[in-house]
Amino acid sequence: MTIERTFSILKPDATARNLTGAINALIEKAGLRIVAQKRIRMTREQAETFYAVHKARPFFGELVDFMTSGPVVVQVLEGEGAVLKHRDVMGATDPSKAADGTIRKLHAKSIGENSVHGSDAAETAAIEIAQFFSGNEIVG
Ligand code: FUP
Repeated sequence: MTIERTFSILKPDATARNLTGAINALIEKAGLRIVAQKRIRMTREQAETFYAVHKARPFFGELVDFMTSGPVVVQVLEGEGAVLKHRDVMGATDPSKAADGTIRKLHAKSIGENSVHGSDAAETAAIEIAQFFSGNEIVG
């Protein structure tokens, strides 16, 4: 396994319930290091760009509305096999299908308001990280 980086978002349903610390504790317990982090309010343009791959899906409008509805915490996580490790600790997209102990099982409200985002591959991670962070904001 090589050290890699992945991109993470704590979504508006999580920040609204003051879960930043609780979710970060699960991330760190999974062996991932938070090497960059900031709390922002996403613009519609940022959310539409970020989720462009889902543009044709019926839930796209709702997804953009939700992601711009409140603050989010964007993060870069680092560790051995970080992309998969983070996907494991996040749990399935639909919280009712997520494994016990995962962030989504513990905290997500629904398939839409599911508390966290994580990149699905190293290539996607690089693109997503570059959308929100400049190199000197990431300190490994
Ligand atoms: P994930 O990689 O687990 O975040 O899931 P997807 O990339 O498939 O979906 C991205 C986001 O779209 C989800 F986090 C929430 C939203 N979504 C819905 O609102 N409804 C769906 O049926 C599927 C996804």
